[in-house]
Amino acid sequence: MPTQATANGSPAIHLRAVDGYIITPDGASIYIWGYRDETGRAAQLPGPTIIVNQGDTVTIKLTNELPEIVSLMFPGQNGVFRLTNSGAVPVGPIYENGRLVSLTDYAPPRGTVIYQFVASRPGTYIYHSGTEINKQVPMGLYGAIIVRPAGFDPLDPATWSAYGPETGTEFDREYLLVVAEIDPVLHEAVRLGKPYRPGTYRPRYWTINGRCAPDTMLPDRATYLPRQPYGSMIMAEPGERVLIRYIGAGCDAHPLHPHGNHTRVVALDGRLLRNGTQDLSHKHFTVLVGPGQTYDQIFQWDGPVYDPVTTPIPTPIPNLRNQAIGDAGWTMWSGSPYLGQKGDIPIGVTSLNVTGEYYFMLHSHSEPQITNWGEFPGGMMTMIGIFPAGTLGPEVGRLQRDSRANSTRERR
Ligand SMILES: [Cu+2]
Repeated sequence: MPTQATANGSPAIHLRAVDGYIITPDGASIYIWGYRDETGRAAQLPGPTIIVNQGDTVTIKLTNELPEIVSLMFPGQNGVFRLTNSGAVPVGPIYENGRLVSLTDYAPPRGTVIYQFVASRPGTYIYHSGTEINKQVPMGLYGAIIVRPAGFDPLDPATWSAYGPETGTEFDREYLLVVAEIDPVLHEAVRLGKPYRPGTYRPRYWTINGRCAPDTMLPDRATYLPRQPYGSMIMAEPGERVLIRYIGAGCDAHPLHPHGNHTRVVALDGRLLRNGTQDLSHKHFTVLVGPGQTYDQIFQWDGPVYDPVTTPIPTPIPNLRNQAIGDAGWTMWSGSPYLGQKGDIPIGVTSLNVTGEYYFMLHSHSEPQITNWGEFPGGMMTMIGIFPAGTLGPEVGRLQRDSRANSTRERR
């Protein structure tokens, strides 16, 4: 069934809860549950990113193709209803035979449920299953909702902000990082139809947008990661305001931090950090992203841009063999410490960055989380690339509506 617009033209989204597999860099294939849009048969991780406008009436139909009841929760959205033949009824916890079976209205196996809410406030939000959440959410039933502030026009960069004009949330490029962790033993138990025992939860993989490093740095919709469509490589030019949205979708807290500069936290859980005219935003080295939390931050690389002739770096530059050079194929190095310059690279190093850009890590500061089942490097790690001015196209760092999940109301 194609995605249909509702009568008022607001977004109608169809998600299906299905199973599938993801791939990790160490060659593992992990069984997951996840949300999917109309186009594919298997689950994706995370679910499709839903982007709507402030004031939209958002209608989401959930079709359940899993063997147990499944639902959707929308933390931070006010007034969520279920549409029935006789009208809209508020959703709420579901008890059967005196037992809580779901935190919200659900779809039975092979059944559907339709939710509706008004996206009244701009910001970054999570959606996830509200049923058996200590099993279904870590299995992969989660995704992101972004509500654009009133007046946002994707074609007019002057209108780009997370929370509206004059909120200190204006940005030039934006990135979304949904973080979580996976215990592959429990996932395998579910695949085999065995019980999922949360008490034995022991994650071995840590993911950003469903991928483990170094896959995190691969492009969006890389064909060899068909169920993990979203990359998390951050790219910007000096001085640009980069909006980085974090969402904690796991069971554990993840201390995330970028190198190069601190981030300024401008909003928490979809709420602007401002009290009247008082700006409550604050700079952080590390942001501890807890389960279900969202953080909006502005990252701005404001390091000095040295030039080898007019403003040389004021300290001796180490000779080549004393510079930090990684294994062959791993070095993001141009052969020169000057932004935009390129020089020699050591014998045996095969990688050379393209424009003489700088790279900084962005990673979990809990070091076991930057491994893939014990192997470093991996896990919850990506890079921030600072590119020479004028070298990044306008398409870099644009969060597009996922046209397959949001086909009805693309603004043109
Ligand atoms: Cu670090």
